[in-house]
Amino acid sequence: MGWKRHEAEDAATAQRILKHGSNIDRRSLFVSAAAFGALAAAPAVAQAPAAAPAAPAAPAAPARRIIVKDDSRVLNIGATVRSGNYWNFTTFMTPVEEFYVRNHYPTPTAEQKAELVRDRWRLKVHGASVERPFDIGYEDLLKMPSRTIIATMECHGNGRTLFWEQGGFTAKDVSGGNWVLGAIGQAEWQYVPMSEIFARAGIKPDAVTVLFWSGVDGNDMGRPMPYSEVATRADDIGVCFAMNGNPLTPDHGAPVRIVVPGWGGTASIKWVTEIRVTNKRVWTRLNTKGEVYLGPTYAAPEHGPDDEFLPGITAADIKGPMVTWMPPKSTLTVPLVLEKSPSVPSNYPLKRDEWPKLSAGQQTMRGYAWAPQHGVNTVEYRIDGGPWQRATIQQPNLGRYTWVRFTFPWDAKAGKHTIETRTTDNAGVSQPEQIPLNTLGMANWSIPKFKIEVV
Ligand SMILES: Nc1nc2c(c(=O)[nH]1)N[C@H]1C(S)=C(S)[C@@H](COP(=O)(O)O)O[C@H]1N2
Ligand SMILES: [Mo]
Repeated sequence: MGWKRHEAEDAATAQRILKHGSNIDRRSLFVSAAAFGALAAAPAVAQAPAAAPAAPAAPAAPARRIIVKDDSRVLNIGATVRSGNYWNFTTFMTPVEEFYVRNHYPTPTAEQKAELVRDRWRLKVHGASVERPFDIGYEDLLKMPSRTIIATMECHGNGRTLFWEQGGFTAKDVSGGNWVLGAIGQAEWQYVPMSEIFARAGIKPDAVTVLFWSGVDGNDMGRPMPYSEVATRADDIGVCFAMNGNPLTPDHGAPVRIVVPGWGGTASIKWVTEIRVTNKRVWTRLNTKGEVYLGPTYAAPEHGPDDEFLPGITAADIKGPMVTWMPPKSTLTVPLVLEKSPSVPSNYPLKRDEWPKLSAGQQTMRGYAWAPQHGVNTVEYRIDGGPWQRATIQQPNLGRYTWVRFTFPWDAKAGKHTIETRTTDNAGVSQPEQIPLNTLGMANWSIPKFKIEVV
């Protein structure tokens, strides 16, 4: 499978994005960003002629779409965040249109940011521990040796909902977006591995930190990783330019992002412009107070006198350890009942307190399980607090970075039921009943409880 195929699709996709983008801009003349969800479905508006007569005379800044993909196949949980409709998932690979989006800022596009135009985009590889600093454009990056990997990507905040719904915590204890269980998807990522980047740059033996940096969407979007961690997985981690065989779309980091399989999504910096390898530990917002475990059982990491603090960050900001590997998890393809969450996403299929309904009789229950650090070993389920039973894991099961689909039969009797699911990974670690409080609601991997009304 050469790049040729991609090039053809590349042009088609670019056309699509361009067309899509210009339709959106025309629509944005008529409605506020908040009304887009409703309007995007109206074909009459979407097909408005190019020379729309209602164009305003004043060169006002064009209203911008905060997320480029529309909401028809994702869950709108907030202005810059879309979760996956995981209760509808059936496929092994997640289509891009169904893939969650987690932005700290609006999606930056090539229309607004010249540095994201493919021909102008540059990646700078430099730093105190780099022997031969270089910078590279899109076309030349694509000429470097690349690999593909099928891997899940999951936001640290996925499952935060479980703290509220079944952890006994309130919105005062835990705050953040209500992802339910959909801030995960699986794609085929094509990337230039870090092994190639390092070989070209020449890394000095004193390297301590690899800082993946964007700076395009916001001035604090950088994620430091220990050099040793990147070096031990230097073929798996990389500079990614395609998702499911097509160029990245704006929401997923076009033209180029980082992909760090298995670690919480923050490490996979989108709209990447810079990789800095340095001999110091580096502190940014994301690894001090941004995407860290904050709570009574978590100790803030130590820092040293030689550490580097990026502008605006001081030692006092170091509040807790950063989330790294995502733990073993599982979900049924059933929407979770929302009774105690501070909010219900606007296009969630259930109203607050509403239970999903299933017809009585023989049912095949389905779900997904993942455990990227060691791989899924078994998936179990239990009904109404009964004994744990083995679910059947479906093929394909392509190793630790991929999720698996599972099924089990259920003779569903009328009434209200609760089904729980539990993954055990290849290191013998099983999902726990509860996890300790962390106030940002990171990485809740407790056994989920799915309430179902059989009718
Ligand atoms: N530049 C930049 N990179 C980013 C983010 C961001 O807001 N800005 N969000 C991160 C987070 S928290 C996650 S979970 C993943 C989400 O990737 P996706 O939106 O492609 O699913 O991107 C990461 N990379
Ligand atoms: Mo995230």
